[in-house]
Formats: sequence, structure tokens, C-alpha cells
Amino acid sequence: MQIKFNAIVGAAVILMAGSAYAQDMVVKIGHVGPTSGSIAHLGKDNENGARMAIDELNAKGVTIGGKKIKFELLAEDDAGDPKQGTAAAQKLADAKANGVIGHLNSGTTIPASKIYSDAGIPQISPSATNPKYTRQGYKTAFRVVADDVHLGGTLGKYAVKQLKGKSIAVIDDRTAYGQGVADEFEKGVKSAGGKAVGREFTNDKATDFTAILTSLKAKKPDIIFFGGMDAVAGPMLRQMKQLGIKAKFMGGDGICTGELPKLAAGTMGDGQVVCAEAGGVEGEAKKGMDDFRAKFKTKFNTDVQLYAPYVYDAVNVMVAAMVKAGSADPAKYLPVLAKTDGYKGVTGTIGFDSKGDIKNGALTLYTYKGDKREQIAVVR
Ligand code: ABU
Repeated sequence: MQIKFNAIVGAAVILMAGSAYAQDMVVKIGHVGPTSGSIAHLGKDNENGARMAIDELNAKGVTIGGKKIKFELLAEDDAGDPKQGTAAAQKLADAKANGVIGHLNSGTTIPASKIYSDAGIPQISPSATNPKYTRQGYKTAFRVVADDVHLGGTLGKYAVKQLKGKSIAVIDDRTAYGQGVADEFEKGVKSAGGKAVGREFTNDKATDFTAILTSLKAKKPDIIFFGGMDAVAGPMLRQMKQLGIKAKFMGGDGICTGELPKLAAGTMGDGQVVCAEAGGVEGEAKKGMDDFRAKFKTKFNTDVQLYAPYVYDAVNVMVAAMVKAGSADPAKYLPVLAKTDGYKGVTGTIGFDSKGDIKNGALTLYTYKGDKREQIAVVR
């Protein structure tokens, strides 16, 4: 008799739990990055940042407008390719994603932003730094990192003033990011009274740089700046060493990754590479970032490459706006998201200006010693 009673109670508990679960409202957060191709390590880093935020939100339990929410991550791969980027964006729009975090590359983020704008879906890029992204007039476009005007310009001035570069050469990969950041770097060099002695270009899939490096070698550069990603910068550093080019090597956030020393196969001299992440924290805020990195390592058994913490913050900023608006309906929470100000994330304080750019964005300058990235300074 007792056994029968227990079975009935057990079944009732299961049914009740099932019905509570069925009443949870599902909120779909899209994430897009290149999880295949030469910078898949960066795409996965970003995607893991989103996964970590979503898992924590689901574990904590979030209520929006009186409804318990189950967040679902819709993870898409754009391979860093503009066409695949717009296809992924259309897929997320068709799936009625409540919001999108991404894409990683400027070359995919910019064309995708039109699709999200047309569909009224808020988009926060955690890493696309080309200024055009937030200058198209789309009310749905936000970014939580500094842009290439800030990034390239600061590095250009740093090359002249701090590194005392007298003969600076520039290479870019002809992508929206690489060409843009290299142009801003050159402007920064000129504004600081320096001179670019040569400009060459390659592409984001190239592996042989002998011709352009040989041509630049003749100009005896003391600094070579590369606008592009680490997957190209690594082999370029190897070939610089083979050609006996001892110049310092600078780059933006695209090369400023944990993977660069491995990609350069041990050919980087200590202090030879100077790069900048388009964000950063200083003082007391450092603890939040350090704790995030430790939690990330425990969860995924790998170190943060570059922008995972920014993705994590982007998800949380978006969800905070939904909670405040009492709705995950994009039309309702978008105006609240746009007014985000003073949000304390692991990457620092986040607020958006009228274009959707982060207010008072920071940059962190790094160099490498051995295979470790070492911070030089946080600048604003
Ligand atoms: N910001 C560097 C990597 C992403 C991009 O802007 O293309």
C-alpha cells in the first residue's frame, strides 16, 4: 500500500516538475563567429564566452516580466566569410532570435548588421572593430570594444613616441578590419610626426609573404605593423626571421591572442611584438577579469584567447536590458539596451553612446615574453 502511495506521489512530482518546465519561456540568443577555418580558435573562444554566460543565467534562474526564462544558445559558424555571415544572420532572423551576439570579424559583422536591422533584432559585437559597423545608422547595432580609430591611432602614436620608430612599414590583409586598422595606424604615425616607409598587402588566407617582406626589407624598417589576424601574423613572423628582418612587429587586437606564439612557432623575440586588445581593465576591476579567466579555464579546460570575456559581458548586458524592460521582445527591450550605462561587467563598465559604441573604451597594450602575453599598459 505504502509502495503504491509513494509511486503516485513520485509520478505527481514528475508531472509537476514537467509542467513547471513547460511553462518556462524560451529566449533565443544567437551567437555567430568563425568556428571553422584558420581562426576557429578565436571563434570557439567567443562561442565559449556566450555558452558560459547562458549556462550561468540558466543555473541562476532569470525572470522576465514574471515569466521564468530558459535561455537557448543558437550558435552559428560563419567561417569569417562575409557570404556565410549573411547566411547565418538570415538563419537567426528566420529563427526569430531575441538577440544576437556577434559576429567576430568586421567583414562579417557589417553586412550581417543590415539583416538584423531589417528584422529589428538587437546585435552586440564583442570584437568587430571597424568603425563603419556602428556608423550606418542602424539602431540595432552595438559593440562592447573600442574601434579601429582608437586602436590603430593609439598604436601608431605609440610606435613613434614610445618605440621611437623611425622607419615604419605597414602590411594589411585587405579585409574590412585589416585594411581599416592599418589605415588608422598610418594616420597615428603621421600625427605623431613619424613616417611610413612602405605599404604592402596580402590576404587573410595567404601563407607566403616572401615577396612583400623582401621588398620591405630593402627599406630597412625598424617596425612592421600588420593589420590582420594571428593566423596570418604567425607565419609572417616566421618568415621575417628566415629573412633576417629584426624589426619590431606590431598589430591590433586580431594578432593579440594567446595562440600567436604557437602560430609563430617560437620565432618571436621577447618584447618584439607589441599589440593591443580593444578593451581592458585596471585597478580593482582586474579581479573580475582574473576570476572570469580562471572560471573559463576550469569550465573549458583552455585559456581565454582574446574576446571571450567581452562576449560574456555582451550576453549579460543584453539580458539585463530584457529584465529591465520586462520583456525579451526586441522592440520592447531595444530602447532599454540603447540606454545601458554603468553596467559593471568583467571587462569593465559598459555604457553605449548614441551610435551604439562603448563609452570611454579602453585599450590594453601587450607584448610577449616567451609564449606568454604580458600587459604593458591600459590606455583610454
Ligand atoms: N577586431 C579584430 C578582429 C575582428 C575584426 O574586427 O575583424
